[in-house]
Amino acid sequence: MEDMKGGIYGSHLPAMQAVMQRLLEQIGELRRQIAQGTGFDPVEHCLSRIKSEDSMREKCRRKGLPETTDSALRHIHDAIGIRIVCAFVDDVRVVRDHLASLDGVEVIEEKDYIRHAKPNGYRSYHVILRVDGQYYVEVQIRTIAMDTWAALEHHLKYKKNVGSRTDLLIRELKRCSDELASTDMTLQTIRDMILEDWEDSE
Ligand code: 0O2
Repeated sequence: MEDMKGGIYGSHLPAMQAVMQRLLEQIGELRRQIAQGTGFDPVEHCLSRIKSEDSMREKCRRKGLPETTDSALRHIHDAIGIRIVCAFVDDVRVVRDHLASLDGVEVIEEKDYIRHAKPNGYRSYHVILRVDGQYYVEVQIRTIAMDTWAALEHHLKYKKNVGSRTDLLIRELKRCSDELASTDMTLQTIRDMILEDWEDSE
């Protein structure tokens, strides 16, 4: 039976918030360490959320699961979500490896939509973590360019009146994603050159 106070998450809600907070602090610590060493903070910004009651219940229904605490915490793996937006594409791997190395954290599943973009052009690195053997966290790690594209695509998806030009818009969105990916590579190369010069001068 669900504890009505914590809604579908029952009495687990405070522990879920604590897990989310702990991961955010650990990401903060990584940022400080790397920025001190190289001068480049690998993370632009982080967002985090506990999935709302309504969207968790909707997801249970969509997946054919009963709307229970057990479904929300054991069968659906994004009740806790963190999005980490990195400056450069190489930083995505650095952040992923750091998360995987943390005490009490197991990597359960990974989806590399950077190496294998979705057909619509969506790019991001997704990792499902299990923390303290109990709570699942979906972490999305992506660059600023990938995040910009995903935000715009998300807006457009909910505008129904694209009418006869739907195919054109889908193609153009994909083209933007590919151009942004190419820009990400160039920006990475520029950063590497700056770091090389800096190391030579040390
Ligand atoms: P919200 O509100 O963002 O949390 P599943 O999680 O099982 O329903 P799937 O496809 O197995 O779905 O998971 P996947 O591919 O890891 O994607 C889950 C999340 O990634 C989505 O969350 C989005 O946040 C993001 N995402 C995936 N594909 C796209 C895309 O094409 N465009 C954009 N803008 N975002 C995408 P939700 O479930 O939508 O909800």
